[in-house]
Amino acid sequence: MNAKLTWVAVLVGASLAAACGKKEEAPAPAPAAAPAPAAAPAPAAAEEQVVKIGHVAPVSGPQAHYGKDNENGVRMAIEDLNAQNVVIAGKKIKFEIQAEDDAADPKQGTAAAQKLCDAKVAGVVGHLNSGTTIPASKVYNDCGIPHVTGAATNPNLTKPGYKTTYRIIANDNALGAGLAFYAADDLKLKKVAVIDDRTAYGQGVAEVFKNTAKQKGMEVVDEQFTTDKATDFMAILTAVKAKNPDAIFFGGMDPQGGPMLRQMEQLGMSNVKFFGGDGICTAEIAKLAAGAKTLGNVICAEGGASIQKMPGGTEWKAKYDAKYPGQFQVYSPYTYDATMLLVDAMKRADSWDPAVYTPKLIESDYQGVTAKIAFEPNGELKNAAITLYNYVDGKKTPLN
Ligand code: ABU
Repeated sequence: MNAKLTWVAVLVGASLAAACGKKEEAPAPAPAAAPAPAAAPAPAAAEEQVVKIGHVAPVSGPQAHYGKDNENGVRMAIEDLNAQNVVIAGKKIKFEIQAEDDAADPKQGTAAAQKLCDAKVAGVVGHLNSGTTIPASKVYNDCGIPHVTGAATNPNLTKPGYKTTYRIIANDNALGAGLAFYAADDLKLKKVAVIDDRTAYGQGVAEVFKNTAKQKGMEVVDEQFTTDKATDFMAILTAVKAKNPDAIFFGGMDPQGGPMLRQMEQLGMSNVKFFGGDGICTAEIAKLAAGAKTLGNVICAEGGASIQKMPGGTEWKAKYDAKYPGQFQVYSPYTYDATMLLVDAMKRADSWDPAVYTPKLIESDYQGVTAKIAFEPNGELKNAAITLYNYVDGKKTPLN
């Protein structure tokens, strides 16, 4: 990876009620000590307080593997927090997750957000999809609950300027541009076809790639569209093949990316590079490609450093794999950090009331597993980096 890519990522990143759970009964008093008149009384146990953290992602449907990975990250953070015996405002806090499924559907996303508002969770981690997170962000803003996403990457998320919206991963301006720079400068590709799934994420990241590729002198020889439900791409791939591109950029997720790679192989497109953003940069795409050699043509971009280069990433991943074998995809380190970040702000405010602690989020200076987390005024991560990957012997492998 050359220095230019890092530069692009940083530049784009730079431009770019006592709401809580029910109060539980105080724990039973400590058993009486053996008679010893001189002994001091047992210290009073801190009153325990349940604080709920919401999580929303698809845990049903074709994108359930991403959602489960994200939810696992929040569950792991909550276990770690509860082991730390966090005390806020003099109370020992017991964190609990309220996990909701939005099935990657914008309407279900806003319904889940309203449910979490009504449940008076203290904060939310999510959502996964830009198409659900963007409309849900207004619901959270209206009810005054902060949400932190470590997965939704469409830049429009932070445009309304809500004080309740935060993103701790590079956005699509960085991902799309970084890939276009790599295609033009490193691989010297000339002709590219662009396909997207018409979702907020897929369309957005494809647009950034396309515009940057054109600025870099590449020719966009074809544009085709699909959906995030489709599995048959033979017609659009046949049309693309006729234009003889060096590469396809696909804006979408792995339930489409995997079968697309299989069908490219069936159509004899084995020499065509396959670019995509973080939506295809998963462990799962290797399974979904079902042995297609075209998996070796994939170059994908993901926000942040590779897990090996994250501070404490290797140790964290080993712990994750022991708890959730075979479930790691992309974003669980980010949902872990998002949970920790919310609680860090609560501690600094000495309150779990969103009205009190939300203003502390923008002042965050938190060393997470993924990175040092601090925010631009609009809630975007400062100094957001990206990493490019390819697949070597079926295994996702960092290029830089
Ligand atoms: N960032 C890719 C997957 C999630 C999304 O932005 O829709």
